[in-house]
Amino acid sequence: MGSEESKIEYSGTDSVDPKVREQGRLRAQEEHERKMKMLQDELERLRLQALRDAEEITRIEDEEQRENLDVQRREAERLARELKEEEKMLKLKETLMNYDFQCRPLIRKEAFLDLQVDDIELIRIALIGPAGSGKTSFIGTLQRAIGETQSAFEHGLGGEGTILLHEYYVQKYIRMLDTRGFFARDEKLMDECLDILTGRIRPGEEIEREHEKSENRSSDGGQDPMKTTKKTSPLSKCVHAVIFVVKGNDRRLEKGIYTEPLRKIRAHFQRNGHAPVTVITCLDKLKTEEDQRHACYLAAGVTGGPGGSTHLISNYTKENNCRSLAVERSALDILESALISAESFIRVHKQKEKNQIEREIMASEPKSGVDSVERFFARLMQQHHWTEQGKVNSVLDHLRRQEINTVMVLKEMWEEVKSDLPLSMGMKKILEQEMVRI
Ligand SMILES: Nc1nc2c(ncn2[C@@H]2O[C@H](COP(=O)(O)OP(=O)(O)OP(=O)(O)O)[C@@H](O)[C@H]2O)c(=O)[nH]1
Ligand SMILES: [Mg+2]
Repeated sequence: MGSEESKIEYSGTDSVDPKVREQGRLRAQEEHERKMKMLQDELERLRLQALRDAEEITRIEDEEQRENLDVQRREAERLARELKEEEKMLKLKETLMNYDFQCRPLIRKEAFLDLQVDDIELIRIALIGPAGSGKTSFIGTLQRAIGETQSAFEHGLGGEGTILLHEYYVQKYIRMLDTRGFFARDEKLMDECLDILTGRIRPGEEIEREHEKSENRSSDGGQDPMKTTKKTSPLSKCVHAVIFVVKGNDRRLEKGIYTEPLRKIRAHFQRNGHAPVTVITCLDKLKTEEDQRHACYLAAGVTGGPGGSTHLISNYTKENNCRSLAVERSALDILESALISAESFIRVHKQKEKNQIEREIMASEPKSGVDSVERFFARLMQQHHWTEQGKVNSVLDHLRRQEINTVMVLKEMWEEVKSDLPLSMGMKKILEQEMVRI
């Protein structure tokens, strides 16, 4: 891939008619509810059976009969444990099927209370990893696990010299970005990954990789690797979480060959508040627990970072596509981790943005009567460490409705409006003291 003529092309697969998609979603939801009901009925039946068996055992005197019943009881307990696991998995599936960052984030909703996050409609999760590590297979596996029609299939991408950034539908509010894999020691592709993460490569854009063109023509040593227009995108267009995908039986993992190409990405993560999620595919090829532990250790060394998590999975593939509870549970666990990582990232960024705006207000505005009420309140919140943003927002709403836009007008109208403002006595006192100085 490194020396081919190349373009980056971002494409989406969300061409399905929304009505058809909604019908599919409702069908999946009904199917899910039916399964959940069956499972819960069966668990209840086992619970009653266990009670009856326990009573029976105390009554039976014959030793052999008692032993038989005991074997039966242990078998029923094993079945109940399996069903409870399935129930947990179905509950997680339901949470993720109905996930909506705006209404039902996974981390506490209050964490976003003082932050403006209305612009984040979709959560975008990018998959990054070596060529052939199972990125596309994982997306297909996840689509099946969450009850969506599978549109991602192994070996799906990577046309001649074109770096495709492919967007897959997972759920109404979740998209997966599938990147074509990189090869070891391919540092320039890391720059490309950073452009994908920061949203500098956007839907519909097609970007020529100047560094590869110039490499083919001359030997300028790649001094100016990405002569593309680089602009930072709003957070709503950025990637909110990244999943690193590596193959558990990849020999290059053992040799530490990916460490260097991933170094930049990890540094970017640390600076920007991403908690990396690592997925190790080909669990089916890791025969012993020791092999699995070793793969986790190696992968975490290459891709891990503070707060990150590591998961193992056997993807659905052409050869192995029989439905499996364990596979789907892993895929859903991975999605859950990635969503939590995305939400934390959004929170950190929005908080930074807010702090920056407040600092700018403090630095730029002289205290004067023509100050807008918004800036006046922002300054007071900062100076007096007010935390009740909700109260201040309703005060500002109220003032806007009364057409009170500057501090001078507020000062003049104060006696008339003060009783209508939802502020504590202490806050009102501070306001009065501040207005006296103007
Ligand atoms: N046994 C096994 N094979 C897997 C697993 N995941 C993926 N594969 C196989 O690995 C090969 C590569 O899988 P892809 O999903 O196309 O990998 P990719 O990372 O998307 O590859 P690129 O797009 O080329 O970077 C395919 O032959 C898959 O069938 C897994 O968990 N177990
Ligand atoms: Mg692929």
